[in-house]
Amino acid sequence: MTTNRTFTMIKPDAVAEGHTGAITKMIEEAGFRIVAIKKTLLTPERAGEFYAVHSERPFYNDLRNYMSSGAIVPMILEKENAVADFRTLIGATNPAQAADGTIRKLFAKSIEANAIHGSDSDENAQIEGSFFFAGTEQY
Ligand code: DGI
Repeated sequence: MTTNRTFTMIKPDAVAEGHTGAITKMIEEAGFRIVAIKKTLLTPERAGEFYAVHSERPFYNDLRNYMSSGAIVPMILEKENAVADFRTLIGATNPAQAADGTIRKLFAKSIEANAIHGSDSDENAQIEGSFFFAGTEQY
């Protein structure tokens, strides 16, 4: 396995409820190195751009509104097998189906307000990381 990167963001519900520290701690304790991190706010337009792949889905408008409803904490993470291992750490999209001990099982409230994002491929990790961070913000 090679060391590579994934992208994540802690979503508005989890940030607003004060879970940023607990979630970041779980991420670091699972062996991920934080390469970039900040707290920021998406406009509905930027949220729509981030989730453009879902633009034809019935939940797209709700997702755009939710993702711009409060501050988020995006991060670039590094670890061996980062994308797959991080998807395991966060658990299933629907928290009702998320495994015990996963971030979504612990902190997600619904399939939409599901606490955290994780890239689904190396290619998307690169695209999504660049959406939030310049090269000079990645260490
Ligand atoms: O990669 P994931 O975040 O696990 O899941 P995804 O890429 O299929 O969907 C992106 C986000 O869209 C997901 O985190 C929450 C939202 N979403 C996905 N499926 C549904 C949904 N929101 C609603 N309201 N209903 C859905 O069926």
